[in-house]
Amino acid sequence: MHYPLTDQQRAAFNRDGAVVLPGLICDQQLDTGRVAIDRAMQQSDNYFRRLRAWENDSTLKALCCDSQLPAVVAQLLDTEQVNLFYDQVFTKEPGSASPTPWHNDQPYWPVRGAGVMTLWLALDDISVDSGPLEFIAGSHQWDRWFQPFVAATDGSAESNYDPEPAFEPLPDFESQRGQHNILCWELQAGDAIAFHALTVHAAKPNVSSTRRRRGYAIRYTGANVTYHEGPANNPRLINPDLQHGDQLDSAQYPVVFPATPGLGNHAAENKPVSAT
Ligand SMILES: O=C(O)CCC(=O)C(=O)O
Repeated sequence: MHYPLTDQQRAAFNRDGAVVLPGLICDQQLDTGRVAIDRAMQQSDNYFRRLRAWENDSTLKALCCDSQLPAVVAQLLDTEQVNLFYDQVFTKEPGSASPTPWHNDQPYWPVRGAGVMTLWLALDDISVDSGPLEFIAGSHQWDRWFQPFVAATDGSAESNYDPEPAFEPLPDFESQRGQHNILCWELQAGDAIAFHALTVHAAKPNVSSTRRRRGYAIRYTGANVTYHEGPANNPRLINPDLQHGDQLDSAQYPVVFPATPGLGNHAAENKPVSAT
């Protein structure tokens, strides 16, 4: 399947750091993806710790690595190579979830370089009361790196942790809403949002009484992104095969564009990922 990106979508991604891609995945990918995401939910009861599911799931591996998605990323990042970085499941069940606090992603990640982004897939219809994401338009261009927070099990912020001194304290964006252009979209199942790793974002709680809100975030990198060892890195994303400054190509971060059908010997095969 080929997904035709428009010039307007590419321009919006570059300008705002976030853009909606309607109908990015087809019905069959949606159906199989939902089953796989429900399986991946068993990994952990912690909102932020259901990650690297593709390494043990052939459906998610196909979606992340061998689908139309890497080519879409290549166009958005204007890059000749795309690596899969990792995937993450975000599920807010009806009436039960906290808001996801404002943050930007790259300070948590052991990678450096300009071309780092997420395709966040909506696996359910998402309305304003069922946990949509919000983005501060243009914040990826600030080049501001905010201190990571430690999340409570439900995804709410508990505290900051071991910040790199270079990272600045997270402003109270919630109280500064009026100062920013905040983007928030209702989505249909199968739609996606592409966003840059430095775009400041959050998500509302799911206050609906019946609707699930399953999100599947796939993180990708473009060319010239390198491995970074630093104290704020999420320990679950550490790649034991790489050293500071290395190119990312490895079993954990396979090249997915240009296409390498089946990924040959590049991709991680059924390595256990610790559940916490
Ligand atoms: O879906 C959410 O609640 C948060 C998503 C998020 O923060 C991310 O994908 O980086």
